[in-house]
Amino acid sequence: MFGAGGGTTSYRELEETDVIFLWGANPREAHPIIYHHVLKAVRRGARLYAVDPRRTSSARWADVWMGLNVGTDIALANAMAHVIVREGLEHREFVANATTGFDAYRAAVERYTPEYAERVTGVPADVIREAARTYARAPRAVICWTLGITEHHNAVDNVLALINLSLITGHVGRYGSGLSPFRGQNNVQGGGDMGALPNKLVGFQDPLDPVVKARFEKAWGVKLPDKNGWNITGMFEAMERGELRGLYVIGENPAQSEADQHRTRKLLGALEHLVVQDIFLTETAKLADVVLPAAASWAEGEGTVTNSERRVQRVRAALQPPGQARDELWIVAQIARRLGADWGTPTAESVWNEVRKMAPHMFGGMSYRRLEELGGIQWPCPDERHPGTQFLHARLWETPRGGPAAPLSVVEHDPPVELPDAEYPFQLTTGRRLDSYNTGVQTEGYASPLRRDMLEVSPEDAARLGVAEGDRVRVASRRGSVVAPVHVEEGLRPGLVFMPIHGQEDLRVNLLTIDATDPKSGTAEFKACAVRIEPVAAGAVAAAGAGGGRR
Ligand SMILES: Nc1nc2c(c(=O)[nH]1)N[C@H]1C(S)=C(S)[C@@H](COP(=O)(O)OP(=O)(O)OC[C@H]3O[C@@H](n4cnc5c(=O)[nH]c(N)nc54)[C@H](O)[C@@H]3O)O[C@H]1N2
Ligand SMILES: Nc1nc2c(c(=O)[nH]1)N[C@H]1C(S)=C(S)[C@@H](COP(=O)(O)OP(=O)(O)OC[C@H]3O[C@@H](n4cnc5c(=O)[nH]c(N)nc54)[C@H](O)[C@@H]3O)O[C@H]1N2
Ligand SMILES: [Mo]
Repeated sequence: MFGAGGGTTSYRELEETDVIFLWGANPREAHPIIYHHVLKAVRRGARLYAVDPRRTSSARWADVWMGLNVGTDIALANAMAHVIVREGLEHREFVANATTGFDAYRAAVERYTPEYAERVTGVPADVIREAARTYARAPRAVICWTLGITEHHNAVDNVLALINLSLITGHVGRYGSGLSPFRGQNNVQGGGDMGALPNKLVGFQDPLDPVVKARFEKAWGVKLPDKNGWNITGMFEAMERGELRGLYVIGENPAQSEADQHRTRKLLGALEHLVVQDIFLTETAKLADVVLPAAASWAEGEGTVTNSERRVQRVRAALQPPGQARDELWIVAQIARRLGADWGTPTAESVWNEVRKMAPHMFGGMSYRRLEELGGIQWPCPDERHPGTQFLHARLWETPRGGPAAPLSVVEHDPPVELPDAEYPFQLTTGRRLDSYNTGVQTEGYASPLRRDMLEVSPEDAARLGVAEGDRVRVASRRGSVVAPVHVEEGLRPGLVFMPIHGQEDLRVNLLTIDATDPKSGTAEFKACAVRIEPVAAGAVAAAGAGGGRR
């Protein structure tokens, strides 16, 4: 809607805003540094809302926990918009000057009365009204979101629903008001910015735009393809059709992190050629024809990372790579040479200078010298006199407006693909714990395996199932099953169970998840599937644990 993929605000603004929504985000565990900034705001008196089916550890610090049903965020956001519009709390001038499509949007949210939304979401109508009024009336407000929004079959629509709220209230493009998607890993933002996407070149430039294409073809001395590549879910679909037969995986462990692992592993195993470049021998690497154990970790390499406030920062090698480990850039350049392209001996800085040259609108002014002097710079920073950009889209407030208007989007409630039923009566959602990291490769052996591997169940359901803390249960979905010890968790409502994504071996949660994906973003619906839970007698564990998920 804004033409660029990046959080609009900065961490400093989070500290100084008046209202913060953590919407499908649990930063106390997943983004502890950002959470410090949030807590500074809370101590100053900012009002904090946590919109999450679970009463997470982040939600414990919130003024209001909006414990909605999984996959009902659009109904909630649209109902807030309904209240805002019905009570005339929208920012009329901003809506008129900076947005398009308000009439259609207003007509669409008409149906989303707080009472209807209460039935769909489970959040009381009065709580929805209060949240809507507070957000709309606040001098400054930020909506933060993460995977609770984006890992659904309608992920893009979920995001649009939140952006709509910011547009009708004018909570974007001003200091202290904006939209802040927290990025996953330390350099997810940077990866996207650099063009590590199937449909974008560096600086979000469109490779199918003839002018852009010609520029890159000239600079690189090659012909570029006439169509976009596949994203990761698209790659697995292409493997299924037999169109994709070789895969080079760098720093990703799809054998564990993709949904529905029986399918994933079957497809990875059927590839003609699989190359894995990693710092550990992962489950994916074990399936590979060639492992490049050579990758050197971030502490052993030079370069930059870009965080959730678009700040590009230098990283420097602090350690010598162990054993035969090699710099990643060197490896990639060597592979390129054997494919017939001579890149010479690129350094992190020479690559970065090419980035600046090819995407000057974002990075032109970010020399290594300035990045070091200024302690990082927030993009866009087009020239060497530019200080970087603390918040985006100020142009929306200019009169006359300095650029295109932001379109409001009509989005409708659309429940998860697989809902609980008589056979699989529990809603499973998945996510993170503070002491583990993603597929566990990097934290295995450090994190406490106990909580990491547990199925979290509400006290009511534990009583109903006749299970207590530590008892083993078999969790089964239509795709597979795992056996896990139970943790009785007060932050869960009856009917909802939670499993961390960090489990190893037979505890891998992605044996259960569904491979439904959002056609717009290619993201899997990791956050919603239906499961059945059965207590396991002590002696039966080994047999049940075999689960069928092993290679
Ligand atoms: N300690 C630690 N930190 C990490 C990671 C890690 O593995 N460990 N991983 C990193 C990565 S790659 C990422 S992407 C981020 C992810 O960071 P987060 O997205 O904050 O983490 P999650 O726990 O996956 O999901 C967030 C919340 O979404 C909620 N949720 C589930 N379904 C719904 C829904 O339908 N609606 C709403 N509103 N909420 C829902 C879950 O209950 C959960 O609390 O964390 C990063 N930081
Ligand atoms: N059910 C469920 N599934 C999920 C999610 C969920 O919430 N629920 N979340 C999804 C999300 S948001 C994500 S990001 C994925 C994460 O999925 P992955 O990215 O597959 O998981 P990681 O464990 O982070 O794997 C990263 C790999 O990079 C390697 N590595 C680390 N540093 C370096 C380096 O410098 N160089 C190289 N070459 N390798 C390195 C690590 O050893 C590790 O093997 O999981 C997804 N899967
Ligand atoms: Mo992520």
